[in-house]
Amino acid sequence: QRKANSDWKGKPLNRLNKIPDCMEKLPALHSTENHTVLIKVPYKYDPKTPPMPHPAQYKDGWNNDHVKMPCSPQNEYPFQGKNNKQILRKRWEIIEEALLSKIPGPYELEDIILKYNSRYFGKWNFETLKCLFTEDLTQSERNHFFGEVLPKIAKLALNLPHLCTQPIPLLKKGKTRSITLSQQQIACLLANAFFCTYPRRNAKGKSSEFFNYPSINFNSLYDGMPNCVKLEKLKCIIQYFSRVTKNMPTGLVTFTRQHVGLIDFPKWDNLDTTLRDLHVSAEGTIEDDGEGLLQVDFANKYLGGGVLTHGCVQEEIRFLICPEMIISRLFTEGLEKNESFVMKGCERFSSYDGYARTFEWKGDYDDSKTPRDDWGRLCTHVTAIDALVIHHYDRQFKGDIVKRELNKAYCGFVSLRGTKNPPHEINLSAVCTGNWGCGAFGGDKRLKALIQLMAATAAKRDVCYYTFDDERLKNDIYNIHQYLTVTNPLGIDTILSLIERYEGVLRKSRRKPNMNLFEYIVKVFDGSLENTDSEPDSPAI
Ligand code: AR6
Repeated sequence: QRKANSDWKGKPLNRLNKIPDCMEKLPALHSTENHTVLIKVPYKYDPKTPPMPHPAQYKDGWNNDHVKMPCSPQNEYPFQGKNNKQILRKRWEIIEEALLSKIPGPYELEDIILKYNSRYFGKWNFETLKCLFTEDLTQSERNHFFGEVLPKIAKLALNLPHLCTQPIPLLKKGKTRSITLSQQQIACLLANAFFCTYPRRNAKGKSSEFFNYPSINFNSLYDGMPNCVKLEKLKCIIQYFSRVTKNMPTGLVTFTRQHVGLIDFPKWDNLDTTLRDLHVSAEGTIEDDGEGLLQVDFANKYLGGGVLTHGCVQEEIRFLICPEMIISRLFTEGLEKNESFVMKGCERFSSYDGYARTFEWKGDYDDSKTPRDDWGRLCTHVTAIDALVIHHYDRQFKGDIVKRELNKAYCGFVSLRGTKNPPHEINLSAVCTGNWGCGAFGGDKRLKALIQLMAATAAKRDVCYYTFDDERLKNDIYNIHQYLTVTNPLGIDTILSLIERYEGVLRKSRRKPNMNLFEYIVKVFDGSLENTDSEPDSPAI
Protein backbone atom coordinates (compact mmCIF):
# COMPACT_ATOMS: atom_id res chain seq x y z
CA GLN A 1 0.00 0.00 0.00
CA ARG A 2 1.56 3.28 -1.09
CA LYS A 3 1.47 6.09 1.47
CA ALA A 4 0.78 9.64 0.40
CA ASN A 5 4.19 11.22 0.63
CA SER A 6 4.26 14.66 2.20
CA ASP A 7 7.91 14.64 3.15
CA TRP A 8 9.41 16.25 0.07
CA LYS A 9 10.83 19.55 -1.15
CA GLY A 10 11.38 21.25 -4.49
CA LYS A 11 9.39 20.72 -7.65
CA PRO A 12 6.28 18.57 -7.14
CA LEU A 13 6.62 15.04 -8.48
CA ASN A 14 3.63 15.46 -10.77
CA ARG A 15 5.34 18.34 -12.55
CA LEU A 16 8.38 16.31 -13.58
CA ASN A 17 8.46 14.92 -17.12
CA LYS A 18 7.36 11.30 -17.20
CA ILE A 19 6.97 8.60 -19.79
CA PRO A 20 4.77 7.79 -21.60
CA ASP A 21 3.51 11.42 -21.66
CA CYS A 22 6.85 12.98 -22.60
CA MET A 23 7.90 10.23 -25.03
CA GLU A 24 8.52 10.84 -28.71
CA LYS A 25 6.53 8.67 -31.08
CA LEU A 26 8.45 5.45 -31.66
CA PRO A 27 9.36 4.46 -35.20
CA ALA A 28 8.12 1.08 -36.44
CA LEU A 29 10.10 -1.71 -34.78
CA HIS A 30 12.63 -3.47 -36.99
CA SER A 31 16.23 -4.64 -36.83
CA THR A 32 18.99 -2.25 -37.87
CA GLU A 33 22.75 -2.56 -37.84
CA ASN A 34 22.90 -1.61 -34.15
CA HIS A 35 19.60 -3.01 -33.01
CA THR A 36 18.80 -6.70 -33.11
CA VAL A 37 15.12 -7.55 -32.85
CA LEU A 38 14.56 -11.20 -32.00
CA ILE A 39 10.88 -11.29 -32.90
CA LYS A 40 8.89 -11.17 -36.09
CA VAL A 41 7.88 -7.71 -37.30
CA PRO A 42 5.60 -5.91 -37.97
CA TYR A 43 4.62 -6.37 -34.38
CA LYS A 44 1.61 -5.25 -32.41
CA TYR A 45 1.23 -5.86 -28.70
CA ASP A 46 -1.35 -8.49 -27.95
CA PRO A 47 -2.01 -9.08 -24.24
CA LYS A 48 -3.02 -12.66 -24.95
CA THR A 49 -0.41 -14.01 -27.37
CA PRO A 50 3.37 -13.78 -27.14
CA PRO A 51 5.06 -12.45 -30.29
CA MET A 52 6.48 -14.86 -32.87
CA PRO A 53 10.22 -15.43 -32.81
CA HIS A 54 12.20 -14.46 -35.88
CA PRO A 55 13.37 -16.25 -37.99
CA ALA A 56 10.98 -19.20 -38.04
CA GLN A 57 13.79 -21.78 -37.91
CA TYR A 58 16.71 -21.89 -35.46
CA LYS A 59 19.82 -20.26 -36.83
CA ASP A 60 23.04 -20.90 -34.98
CA GLY A 61 25.79 -18.38 -34.26
CA TRP A 62 28.56 -20.28 -32.47
CA ASN A 63 31.24 -17.59 -32.79
CA ASN A 64 32.92 -14.78 -30.89
CA ASP A 65 30.23 -12.22 -31.58
CA HIS A 66 27.21 -14.08 -30.26
CA VAL A 67 25.99 -15.87 -27.19
CA LYS A 68 27.02 -19.50 -27.36
CA MET A 69 23.66 -21.21 -27.06
CA PRO A 70 23.13 -24.40 -25.07
CA CYS A 71 21.15 -25.81 -28.00
CA SER A 72 23.88 -25.14 -30.56
CA PRO A 73 24.80 -28.23 -32.60
CA GLN A 74 28.40 -27.23 -31.90
CA ASN A 75 27.96 -27.50 -28.16
CA GLU A 76 29.58 -30.82 -27.32
CA TYR A 77 30.44 -32.32 -23.96
CA PRO A 78 32.33 -35.34 -22.67
CA PHE A 79 29.93 -38.02 -21.53
CA GLN A 80 30.49 -41.30 -19.76
CA GLY A 81 29.47 -43.83 -22.42
CA LYS A 82 29.24 -47.61 -22.29
CA ASN A 83 32.14 -49.45 -20.55
CA ASN A 84 32.99 -46.14 -18.83
CA LYS A 85 34.38 -44.82 -22.07
CA GLN A 86 34.37 -41.03 -22.45
CA ILE A 87 32.64 -39.93 -25.62
CA LEU A 88 31.76 -36.50 -26.95
CA ARG A 89 28.05 -35.97 -27.20
CA LYS A 90 25.84 -33.11 -28.27
CA ARG A 91 25.27 -31.39 -24.96
CA TRP A 92 21.72 -30.34 -25.83
CA GLU A 93 20.75 -34.01 -26.14
CA ILE A 94 22.10 -34.67 -22.65
CA ILE A 95 20.21 -31.62 -21.39
CA GLU A 96 17.00 -32.77 -23.08
CA GLU A 97 17.24 -36.24 -21.55
CA ALA A 98 17.96 -34.79 -18.13
CA LEU A 99 15.20 -32.19 -18.13
CA LEU A 100 12.60 -34.60 -19.42
CA SER A 101 13.24 -37.01 -16.56
CA LYS A 102 11.23 -36.88 -13.36
CA ILE A 103 12.61 -34.39 -10.81
CA PRO A 104 10.75 -35.00 -7.56
CA GLY A 105 12.98 -32.96 -5.23
CA PRO A 106 16.12 -30.85 -4.77
CA TYR A 107 18.47 -33.85 -4.65
CA GLU A 108 17.31 -35.01 -8.04
CA LEU A 109 17.51 -31.46 -9.36
CA GLU A 110 21.16 -31.42 -8.31
CA ASP A 111 21.74 -34.75 -10.07
CA ILE A 112 20.24 -33.63 -13.34
CA ILE A 113 22.12 -30.31 -13.41
CA LEU A 114 25.36 -32.23 -12.88
CA LYS A 115 24.58 -34.61 -15.76
CA TYR A 116 25.51 -31.98 -18.31
CA ASN A 117 27.95 -30.19 -15.97
CA SER A 118 29.86 -33.29 -14.95
CA ARG A 119 33.12 -31.32 -14.74
CA TYR A 120 31.68 -29.60 -11.70
CA PHE A 121 30.76 -32.78 -9.86
CA GLY A 122 32.17 -32.35 -6.37
CA LYS A 123 32.84 -28.66 -7.03
CA TRP A 124 29.36 -27.20 -7.07
CA ASN A 125 27.19 -27.84 -4.06
CA PHE A 126 23.48 -27.30 -3.75
CA GLU A 127 23.16 -26.77 -0.01
CA THR A 128 21.11 -23.58 -0.23
CA LEU A 129 18.68 -25.13 -2.70
CA LYS A 130 18.26 -28.20 -0.51
CA CYS A 131 17.83 -26.08 2.61
CA LEU A 132 15.08 -24.07 0.93
CA PHE A 133 13.05 -27.14 0.13
CA THR A 134 13.81 -29.26 3.17
CA GLU A 135 13.82 -26.65 5.94
CA ASP A 136 12.28 -23.40 4.82
CA LEU A 137 9.28 -24.02 2.57
CA THR A 138 6.33 -26.13 3.64
CA GLN A 139 5.70 -29.61 2.28
CA SER A 140 2.85 -28.34 0.15
CA GLU A 141 4.94 -25.50 -1.28
CA ARG A 142 7.63 -28.02 -2.12
CA ASN A 143 5.16 -30.36 -3.75
CA HIS A 144 3.65 -27.55 -5.73
CA PHE A 145 7.06 -26.46 -7.00
CA PHE A 146 8.34 -29.90 -8.01
CA GLY A 147 4.97 -31.17 -9.17
CA GLU A 148 3.64 -28.15 -11.07
CA VAL A 149 6.18 -25.41 -11.62
CA LEU A 150 9.47 -27.20 -12.26
CA PRO A 151 8.20 -29.37 -15.14
CA LYS A 152 6.98 -26.18 -16.80
CA ILE A 153 10.34 -24.43 -16.28
CA ALA A 154 11.98 -27.47 -17.87
CA LYS A 155 9.62 -27.35 -20.82
CA LEU A 156 10.25 -23.63 -21.23
CA ALA A 157 14.01 -24.18 -21.16
CA LEU A 158 13.78 -26.95 -23.75
CA ASN A 159 11.80 -24.68 -26.04
CA LEU A 160 14.99 -22.66 -26.56
CA PRO A 161 15.66 -23.64 -30.21
CA HIS A 162 12.07 -22.77 -31.09
CA LEU A 163 11.84 -19.51 -29.15
CA CYS A 164 15.29 -17.97 -29.51
CA THR A 165 15.92 -18.68 -33.15
CA GLN A 166 18.26 -15.84 -33.96
CA PRO A 167 21.86 -15.56 -32.76
CA ILE A 168 21.99 -13.12 -29.82
CA PRO A 169 24.76 -10.56 -30.30
CA LEU A 170 27.17 -9.96 -27.45
CA LEU A 171 26.97 -6.33 -26.34
CA LYS A 172 30.69 -5.74 -26.29
CA LYS A 173 32.56 -2.74 -24.98
CA GLY A 174 33.06 0.23 -27.24
CA LYS A 175 29.76 0.19 -29.10
CA THR A 176 26.22 1.43 -28.64
CA ARG A 177 23.97 -1.47 -29.46
CA SER A 178 20.49 -2.75 -28.55
CA ILE A 179 18.67 -6.03 -28.35
CA THR A 180 14.88 -6.25 -28.28
CA LEU A 181 13.33 -9.52 -27.30
CA SER A 182 10.03 -10.78 -25.99
CA GLN A 183 9.35 -11.40 -22.32
CA GLN A 184 8.71 -15.00 -23.35
CA GLN A 185 12.16 -15.28 -24.92
CA ILE A 186 13.69 -13.82 -21.77
CA ALA A 187 11.77 -16.34 -19.66
CA CYS A 188 13.12 -19.15 -21.82
CA LEU A 189 16.69 -17.85 -21.56
CA LEU A 190 16.31 -17.48 -17.79
CA ALA A 191 14.90 -20.99 -17.54
CA ASN A 192 18.17 -22.15 -19.09
CA ALA A 193 20.13 -20.12 -16.56
CA PHE A 194 18.04 -21.75 -13.83
CA PHE A 195 19.13 -25.19 -15.09
CA CYS A 196 22.72 -23.97 -15.61
CA THR A 197 22.85 -24.95 -19.28
CA TYR A 198 24.98 -22.12 -20.68
CA PRO A 199 28.27 -23.41 -22.08
CA ARG A 200 31.61 -21.65 -21.57
CA ARG A 201 30.23 -19.60 -18.69
CA ASN A 202 31.49 -21.52 -15.67
CA ALA A 203 35.27 -21.22 -16.01
CA LYS A 204 36.64 -18.37 -13.91
CA GLY A 205 40.25 -17.92 -15.01
CA LYS A 206 41.59 -14.75 -16.61
CA SER A 207 42.13 -16.60 -19.86
CA SER A 208 38.57 -17.92 -20.03
CA GLU A 209 36.48 -16.81 -22.96
CA PHE A 210 33.87 -14.91 -20.95
CA PHE A 211 36.23 -13.56 -18.33
CA ASN A 212 34.97 -10.00 -18.82
CA TYR A 213 31.30 -10.99 -18.56
CA PRO A 214 29.12 -11.53 -15.51
CA SER A 215 28.15 -15.09 -14.65
CA ILE A 216 24.76 -16.32 -15.82
CA ASN A 217 24.21 -19.93 -14.70
CA PHE A 218 22.35 -19.97 -11.37
CA ASN A 219 24.54 -22.61 -9.67
CA SER A 220 26.08 -19.89 -7.49
CA LEU A 221 22.62 -19.19 -6.05
CA TYR A 222 22.19 -22.80 -5.01
CA ASP A 223 25.53 -23.35 -3.31
CA GLY A 224 27.32 -22.18 -0.19
CA MET A 225 26.36 -22.28 3.44
CA PRO A 226 22.64 -21.60 3.40
CA ASN A 227 21.88 -18.12 4.64
CA CYS A 228 18.62 -16.27 4.92
CA VAL A 229 19.33 -13.80 2.14
CA LYS A 230 20.06 -16.48 -0.44
CA LEU A 231 16.89 -18.31 0.51
CA GLU A 232 14.92 -15.11 -0.01
CA LYS A 233 16.63 -14.59 -3.36
CA LEU A 234 15.56 -18.05 -4.46
CA LYS A 235 12.00 -17.25 -3.46
CA CYS A 236 12.05 -14.23 -5.80
CA ILE A 237 13.27 -16.46 -8.63
CA ILE A 238 10.65 -19.10 -7.92
CA GLN A 239 7.97 -16.42 -7.81
CA TYR A 240 9.06 -15.22 -11.25
CA PHE A 241 8.91 -18.68 -12.77
CA SER A 242 5.62 -19.50 -11.06
CA ARG A 243 4.11 -16.42 -12.66
CA VAL A 244 5.50 -16.77 -16.16
CA THR A 245 4.80 -20.49 -16.43
CA LYS A 246 1.20 -19.86 -15.42
CA ASN A 247 0.57 -16.76 -17.45
CA MET A 248 3.28 -15.84 -19.92
CA PRO A 249 3.74 -12.07 -20.31
CA THR A 250 3.51 -11.03 -23.95
CA GLY A 251 5.41 -7.75 -24.14
CA LEU A 252 8.90 -6.83 -25.24
CA VAL A 253 12.03 -5.56 -23.50
CA THR A 254 14.91 -3.58 -24.99
CA PHE A 255 18.44 -3.69 -23.57
CA THR A 256 20.88 -1.04 -24.79
CA ARG A 257 24.56 -0.71 -24.14
CA GLN A 258 25.18 3.03 -24.34
CA HIS A 259 28.64 4.14 -25.37
CA VAL A 260 29.57 7.82 -25.42
CA GLY A 261 32.62 8.73 -27.48
CA LEU A 262 35.25 10.55 -25.44
CA ILE A 263 34.88 13.69 -27.58
CA ASP A 264 31.12 13.74 -27.08
CA PHE A 265 31.17 14.45 -23.37
CA PRO A 266 30.25 17.94 -22.18
CA LYS A 267 33.24 20.18 -21.61
CA TRP A 268 32.52 20.38 -17.93
CA ASP A 269 35.02 23.17 -17.22
CA ASN A 270 33.29 25.46 -19.69
CA LEU A 271 29.68 24.66 -18.96
CA ASP A 272 28.04 27.70 -17.43
CA THR A 273 24.51 26.24 -17.23
CA THR A 274 22.80 26.35 -13.83
CA LEU A 275 21.28 23.22 -12.35
CA ARG A 276 17.91 21.93 -13.53
CA ASP A 277 14.93 21.37 -11.25
CA LEU A 278 14.89 19.03 -8.29
CA HIS A 279 12.34 17.04 -6.32
CA VAL A 280 13.87 15.61 -3.15
CA SER A 281 12.24 13.32 -0.65
CA ALA A 282 13.30 11.34 2.41
CA GLU A 283 10.48 8.89 1.85
CA GLY A 284 10.11 6.59 -1.10
CA THR A 285 12.26 4.33 -3.21
CA ILE A 286 13.32 4.43 -6.82
CA GLU A 287 11.35 1.34 -7.82
CA ASP A 288 8.17 2.18 -5.87
CA ASP A 289 8.01 5.90 -6.53
CA GLY A 290 9.89 6.44 -9.76
CA GLU A 291 7.00 5.65 -12.10
CA GLY A 292 7.64 7.06 -15.57
CA LEU A 293 11.06 8.44 -14.60
CA LEU A 294 14.48 7.27 -15.73
CA GLN A 295 15.30 5.09 -12.73
CA VAL A 296 18.92 4.61 -11.77
CA ASP A 297 20.45 1.20 -11.03
CA PHE A 298 23.41 1.68 -8.67
CA ALA A 299 25.32 -0.83 -10.68
CA ASN A 300 28.44 -2.90 -10.77
CA LYS A 301 30.44 -2.83 -13.99
CA TYR A 302 29.30 -6.44 -14.24
CA LEU A 303 25.56 -5.89 -14.37
CA GLY A 304 23.58 -7.26 -11.49
CA GLY A 305 26.68 -7.34 -9.26
CA GLY A 306 26.25 -10.04 -6.68
CA VAL A 307 22.67 -10.95 -7.60
CA LEU A 308 23.62 -14.60 -8.18
CA THR A 309 25.94 -14.74 -5.17
CA HIS A 310 25.89 -12.85 -1.90
CA GLY A 311 25.18 -9.18 -2.64
CA CYS A 312 21.79 -7.83 -1.71
CA VAL A 313 21.74 -4.05 -1.96
CA GLN A 314 20.03 -1.72 -4.41
CA GLU A 315 21.07 -3.33 -7.70
CA GLU A 316 20.73 -6.92 -6.58
CA ILE A 317 17.32 -6.27 -5.06
CA ARG A 318 16.14 -4.60 -8.26
CA PHE A 319 17.30 -7.57 -10.33
CA LEU A 320 15.59 -10.00 -7.95
CA ILE A 321 12.22 -8.28 -8.03
CA CYS A 322 12.55 -7.71 -11.81
CA PRO A 323 14.38 -10.92 -12.82
CA GLU A 324 14.23 -10.13 -16.53
CA MET A 325 17.10 -7.76 -15.80
CA ILE A 326 19.25 -10.78 -14.94
CA ILE A 327 19.32 -11.85 -18.59
CA SER A 328 21.46 -8.79 -19.38
CA ARG A 329 24.30 -10.78 -17.79
CA LEU A 330 24.13 -13.30 -20.61
CA PHE A 331 25.25 -10.86 -23.28
CA THR A 332 26.74 -7.73 -21.71
CA GLU A 333 30.46 -7.35 -21.31
CA GLY A 334 31.75 -5.40 -18.29
CA LEU A 335 31.02 -1.67 -18.63
CA GLU A 336 33.79 0.77 -19.44
CA LYS A 337 34.05 4.22 -17.87
CA ASN A 338 32.25 5.85 -20.81
CA GLU A 339 29.37 3.39 -20.94
CA SER A 340 26.01 2.73 -19.33
CA PHE A 341 23.29 0.17 -19.83
CA VAL A 342 19.62 0.97 -20.31
CA MET A 343 16.77 -1.50 -19.75
CA LYS A 344 13.33 -0.62 -21.06
CA GLY A 345 10.28 -2.68 -20.23
CA CYS A 346 11.37 -5.08 -17.47
CA GLU A 347 8.41 -6.17 -15.34
CA ARG A 348 8.35 -6.36 -11.58
CA PHE A 349 7.15 -9.67 -10.13
CA SER A 350 7.90 -9.55 -6.39
CA SER A 351 7.33 -7.38 -3.36
CA TYR A 352 10.02 -7.25 -0.70
CA ASP A 353 10.86 -5.91 2.70
CA GLY A 354 14.13 -5.14 4.46
CA TYR A 355 17.51 -4.44 2.89
CA ALA A 356 20.81 -6.30 2.66
CA ARG A 357 20.89 -8.85 5.51
CA THR A 358 17.27 -8.25 6.39
CA PHE A 359 15.99 -8.62 2.81
CA GLU A 360 12.81 -10.70 2.64
CA TRP A 361 10.61 -11.79 -0.23
CA LYS A 362 7.07 -10.59 0.45
CA GLY A 363 4.97 -12.22 -2.21
CA ASP A 364 3.61 -11.26 -5.58
CA TYR A 365 3.78 -7.81 -7.15
CA ASP A 366 1.24 -6.82 -9.78
CA ASP A 367 2.84 -4.54 -12.35
CA SER A 368 -0.09 -4.61 -14.76
CA LYS A 369 -1.05 -0.98 -14.14
CA THR A 370 2.18 0.26 -15.71
CA PRO A 371 1.34 1.35 -19.26
CA ARG A 372 3.06 -0.13 -22.32
CA ASP A 373 4.55 1.77 -25.25
CA ASP A 374 3.93 1.05 -28.94
CA TRP A 375 6.58 -1.65 -28.84
CA GLY A 376 4.70 -3.46 -26.07
CA ARG A 377 7.29 -2.51 -23.48
CA LEU A 378 6.29 -1.52 -19.97
CA CYS A 379 7.03 2.14 -19.44
CA THR A 380 9.76 1.39 -16.90
CA HIS A 381 13.15 2.70 -17.94
CA VAL A 382 16.16 1.81 -15.84
CA THR A 383 19.69 3.00 -16.44
CA ALA A 384 22.63 1.14 -14.93
CA ILE A 385 25.71 3.17 -14.00
CA ASP A 386 28.64 1.89 -11.98
CA ALA A 387 30.22 4.38 -9.62
CA LEU A 388 33.84 4.19 -8.50
CA VAL A 389 34.69 2.34 -5.33
CA ILE A 390 35.99 5.02 -2.96
CA HIS A 391 39.00 3.90 -0.94
CA HIS A 392 40.26 7.30 0.22
CA TYR A 393 37.68 9.84 1.30
CA ASP A 394 39.54 12.97 0.17
CA ARG A 395 40.47 11.75 -3.27
CA GLN A 396 36.90 11.52 -4.53
CA PHE A 397 36.84 15.32 -4.68
CA LYS A 398 39.81 15.44 -7.07
CA GLY A 399 39.07 16.84 -10.52
CA ASP A 400 39.75 13.70 -12.52
CA ILE A 401 37.70 11.48 -10.20
CA VAL A 402 34.81 13.94 -10.19
CA LYS A 403 34.92 14.05 -13.99
CA ARG A 404 34.95 10.27 -14.22
CA GLU A 405 31.75 10.17 -12.17
CA LEU A 406 30.21 13.10 -14.09
CA ASN A 407 30.91 11.32 -17.37
CA LYS A 408 29.58 8.02 -16.08
CA ALA A 409 26.35 9.60 -14.85
CA TYR A 410 26.07 11.54 -18.12
CA CYS A 411 26.38 8.25 -20.08
CA GLY A 412 23.47 6.93 -18.07
CA PHE A 413 21.27 10.01 -18.39
CA VAL A 414 21.91 11.18 -21.93
CA SER A 415 19.39 10.28 -24.59
CA LEU A 416 21.48 9.32 -27.61
CA ARG A 417 18.44 9.87 -29.81
CA GLY A 418 17.83 13.20 -28.15
CA THR A 419 21.34 14.53 -28.74
CA LYS A 420 20.64 14.83 -32.45
CA ASN A 421 17.53 17.00 -31.93
CA PRO A 422 17.65 20.71 -31.32
CA PRO A 423 17.34 21.34 -27.57
CA HIS A 424 13.87 22.91 -27.65
CA GLU A 425 12.38 19.68 -28.94
CA ILE A 426 13.72 17.61 -26.12
CA ASN A 427 11.37 16.73 -23.34
CA LEU A 428 13.13 13.97 -21.49
CA SER A 429 11.83 12.23 -18.39
CA ALA A 430 13.45 13.21 -15.10
CA VAL A 431 16.13 11.01 -13.57
CA CYS A 432 15.01 9.13 -10.47
CA THR A 433 17.95 8.44 -8.22
CA GLY A 434 19.38 8.50 -4.72
CA ASN A 435 22.65 7.80 -2.95
CA TRP A 436 24.39 6.36 -6.00
CA GLY A 437 27.85 5.02 -5.17
CA CYS A 438 27.44 5.84 -1.47
CA GLY A 439 26.61 2.49 0.12
CA ALA A 440 28.71 -0.51 -0.85
CA PHE A 441 30.97 1.80 -2.87
CA GLY A 442 31.56 4.28 -0.05
CA GLY A 443 31.17 7.64 -1.78
CA ASP A 444 30.19 10.96 -0.21
CA LYS A 445 26.45 11.54 -0.53
CA ARG A 446 26.63 15.29 -0.97
CA LEU A 447 29.29 15.11 -3.63
CA LYS A 448 27.47 12.39 -5.55
CA ALA A 449 24.16 14.25 -5.33
CA LEU A 450 25.78 17.31 -6.85
CA ILE A 451 27.52 15.25 -9.53
CA GLN A 452 24.22 13.62 -10.50
CA LEU A 453 22.49 17.01 -10.62
CA MET A 454 25.23 18.36 -12.88
CA ALA A 455 25.18 15.33 -15.18
CA ALA A 456 21.37 15.37 -15.40
CA THR A 457 21.46 19.06 -16.23
CA ALA A 458 23.93 18.43 -19.05
CA ALA A 459 21.68 15.60 -20.27
CA LYS A 460 18.63 17.91 -20.11
CA ARG A 461 16.77 16.12 -17.37
CA ASP A 462 15.39 17.18 -13.98
CA VAL A 463 16.18 15.08 -10.92
CA CYS A 464 13.98 13.25 -8.45
CA TYR A 465 16.13 12.22 -5.48
CA TYR A 466 15.18 9.76 -2.73
CA THR A 467 17.47 10.09 0.26
CA PHE A 468 16.47 6.70 1.72
CA ASP A 469 15.08 8.05 5.01
CA ASP A 470 17.83 10.61 5.50
CA GLU A 471 15.92 13.70 6.58
CA ARG A 472 18.99 15.87 7.03
CA LEU A 473 20.34 14.96 3.61
CA LYS A 474 16.98 15.83 2.08
CA ASN A 475 17.14 19.33 3.58
CA ASP A 476 20.80 19.76 2.68
CA ILE A 477 20.29 18.81 -0.96
CA TYR A 478 17.26 21.05 -1.22
CA ASN A 479 19.11 23.97 0.38
CA ILE A 480 22.24 23.70 -1.75
CA HIS A 481 20.10 23.41 -4.86
CA GLN A 482 18.20 26.56 -3.87
CA TYR A 483 21.47 28.28 -3.14
CA LEU A 484 23.07 27.31 -6.46
CA THR A 485 20.03 28.13 -8.56
CA VAL A 486 18.27 31.04 -6.79
CA THR A 487 20.30 32.65 -4.00
CA ASN A 488 23.61 32.64 -5.82
CA PRO A 489 23.12 31.09 -9.27
CA LEU A 490 26.32 29.36 -10.36
CA GLY A 491 27.21 27.45 -13.49
CA ILE A 492 28.41 23.86 -13.54
CA ASP A 493 31.94 25.09 -14.34
CA THR A 494 32.03 27.14 -11.13
CA ILE A 495 30.54 24.34 -9.03
CA LEU A 496 33.27 22.06 -10.34
CA SER A 497 36.01 24.46 -9.39
CA LEU A 498 34.48 24.79 -5.91
CA ILE A 499 34.62 21.01 -5.49
CA GLU A 500 38.28 21.08 -6.46
CA ARG A 501 38.95 23.88 -3.99
CA TYR A 502 37.26 21.83 -1.30
CA GLU A 503 39.60 18.95 -2.15
CA GLY A 504 42.49 21.33 -1.56
CA VAL A 505 41.09 22.17 1.86
CA LEU A 506 40.75 18.50 2.74
CA ARG A 507 44.25 17.73 1.54
CA LYS A 508 45.74 20.51 3.61
CA SER A 509 43.84 19.94 6.81
CA ARG A 510 44.72 16.23 6.98
CA ARG A 511 41.94 15.54 9.41
CA LYS A 512 38.28 14.85 9.21
CA PRO A 513 36.67 17.87 7.56
CA ASN A 514 34.91 20.20 9.97
CA MET A 515 32.46 21.20 7.27
CA ASN A 516 30.88 19.25 4.48
CA LEU A 517 31.03 20.17 0.80
CA PHE A 518 27.74 22.05 0.87
CA GLU A 519 28.68 24.10 3.93
CA TYR A 520 31.98 24.91 2.30
CA ILE A 521 30.36 26.14 -0.92
CA VAL A 522 28.11 28.54 0.98
CA LYS A 523 30.97 29.75 3.17
CA VAL A 524 33.17 30.57 0.20
CA PHE A 525 30.69 33.25 -0.75
CA ASP A 526 29.52 34.58 2.61
CA GLY A 527 33.04 35.46 3.63
CA SER A 528 33.06 33.32 6.75
CA LEU A 529 36.08 31.35 5.58
CA GLU A 530 38.33 34.30 6.34
CA ASN A 531 40.32 33.96 9.52
CA THR A 532 40.21 30.20 9.30
CA ASP A 533 42.89 27.86 8.10
CA SER A 534 40.45 26.22 5.70
CA GLU A 535 41.38 27.94 2.47
CA PRO A 536 44.03 26.30 0.34
CA ASP A 537 45.80 29.59 -0.22
CA SER A 538 45.92 30.71 3.38
CA PRO A 539 49.28 30.34 5.08
CA ALA A 540 49.81 27.11 6.98
CA ILE A 541 49.84 27.57 10.72
N1 AR6 B 1 15.82 3.51 -3.60
C1 AR6 B 1 16.50 4.62 -3.25
N2 AR6 B 1 17.66 4.58 -2.58
C2 AR6 B 1 18.18 3.39 -2.26
C3 AR6 B 1 17.53 2.19 -2.60
C4 AR6 B 1 16.29 2.28 -3.30
N3 AR6 B 1 15.61 1.20 -3.65
N4 AR6 B 1 18.27 1.16 -2.15
C5 AR6 B 1 19.34 1.71 -1.56
N5 AR6 B 1 19.30 3.06 -1.61
P1 AR6 B 1 24.20 0.63 -2.94
P2 AR6 B 1 26.56 1.62 -4.43
C6 AR6 B 1 20.32 4.00 -1.09
O1 AR6 B 1 25.11 0.32 -1.81
O2 AR6 B 1 27.24 2.22 -3.27
C7 AR6 B 1 25.93 -3.59 -5.54
O3 AR6 B 1 26.56 -4.78 -5.16
C8 AR6 B 1 20.89 3.60 0.27
O4 AR6 B 1 21.17 4.81 0.99
O5 AR6 B 1 23.40 -0.45 -3.53
O6 AR6 B 1 26.59 2.31 -5.75
C9 AR6 B 1 26.22 -3.29 -7.00
O7 AR6 B 1 26.18 -4.45 -7.80
C10 AR6 B 1 22.16 2.88 -0.11
O8 AR6 B 1 23.12 2.89 0.94
O9 AR6 B 1 25.00 1.33 -4.17
C11 AR6 B 1 27.58 -2.70 -6.91
O10 AR6 B 1 28.57 -3.70 -6.85
C12 AR6 B 1 22.62 3.71 -1.28
O11 AR6 B 1 21.41 4.01 -1.99
C13 AR6 B 1 27.54 -1.93 -5.62
O12 AR6 B 1 26.52 -2.55 -4.83
C14 AR6 B 1 23.62 3.04 -2.18
O13 AR6 B 1 23.17 1.76 -2.54
C15 AR6 B 1 27.15 -0.49 -5.83
O14 AR6 B 1 27.20 0.17 -4.61
